[in-house]
Amino acid sequence: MYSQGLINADGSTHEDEAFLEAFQERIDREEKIEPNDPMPEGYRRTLVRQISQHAHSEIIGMQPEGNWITRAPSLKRKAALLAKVQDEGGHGLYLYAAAETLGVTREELVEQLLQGKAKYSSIFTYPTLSWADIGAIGWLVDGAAIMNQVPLCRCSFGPYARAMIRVCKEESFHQRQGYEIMLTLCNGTPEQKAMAQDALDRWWWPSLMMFGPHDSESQHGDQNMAWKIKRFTNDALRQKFVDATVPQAEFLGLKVPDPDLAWNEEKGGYDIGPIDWDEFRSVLKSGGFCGRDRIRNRRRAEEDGAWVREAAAAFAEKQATRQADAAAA
Ligand code: FAQ
Repeated sequence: MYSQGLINADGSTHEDEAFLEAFQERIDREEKIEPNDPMPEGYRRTLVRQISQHAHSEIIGMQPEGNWITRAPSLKRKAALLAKVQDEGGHGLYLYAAAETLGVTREELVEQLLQGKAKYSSIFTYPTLSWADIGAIGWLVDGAAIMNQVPLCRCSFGPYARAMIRVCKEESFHQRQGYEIMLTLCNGTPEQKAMAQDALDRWWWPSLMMFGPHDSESQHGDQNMAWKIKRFTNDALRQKFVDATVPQAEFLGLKVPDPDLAWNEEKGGYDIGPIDWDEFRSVLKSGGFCGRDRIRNRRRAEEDGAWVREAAAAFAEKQATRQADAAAA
């Protein structure tokens, strides 16, 4: 385990005021915290929680879109979707690697997910019912992810911040391919445009929920901001997303499914109607419509892939033995 200088053998910590103040000063000076630096146990735990939830979201997030790879309407669309889903898998791997620098193993984190003990983003419990959903996910879900992740490139924890730089570049491409699918559908037949509207109707509110509860309800928000893990609050990011996305919906000729949506001149942003937090809580509690399938599929992939991991480990062992023999000869 790394960064454990302040943790006793029984797991308790002895972080005195002077240490906590000095740590906060480093954060305030915008110094990056690296894995071997001393850090408060709460900071380490918060990062493991957030980075692992983020990694799980990327990996589980491969499923709703993966569902459409065999049904993409053309070779070009299929190739782009395949590449996007692979990118999400890559993001999960960078993130697990960043979490591992904090003294947990990927196996432990995956096990928490498979046992239903770890969260992943609420958005990935919703089903993808039509091809237009693939457009809506790229446009809205990747759009929301970028809004949330660009500030994470300045997160105080170095490995997470550096992983985010690469992830954001790829998410930006994903958002464009999603919007381009929506644009094509909206310039197509009335049926295609209706499919695009239906997808927006179903994905709009869940996309707003991705940013998490209102600031007044956010348990970790204040501490996360003080440690400069988060740079903007949940509500501030949600507002930025709405302000950027409503004009894009207008350009598509689609209607955002919110009768209370109105431009507020004074604040220079849109007001929105109430978010259905009962739905959000229910998704978190019971896994929503697809939660059970998502975990079952993930568990099956883990089991089906066991022989690959075993073969890779055996190969690495063989290589190491050969190298050791060669060095000894
Ligand atoms: N879903 O106190 P806060 C993607 C939980 S990646 C589920 O405000 P915090 C790419 C939260 O964990 C999408 N749970 O928490 C892609 C906490 O529970 P806990 C994932 C949620 O950490 C695109 C509790 O509620 N992105 O989409 C959600 O300060 C397309 C109280 O919340 C990230 O993970 C939710 N939506 O703020 C892939 C970004 N919201 O842990 C495939 C990094 C909140 O105490 C296809 N994460 N909760 O049991 C973050 O920025 C933050 O963790 C927030 C939550 C903003 C998600």
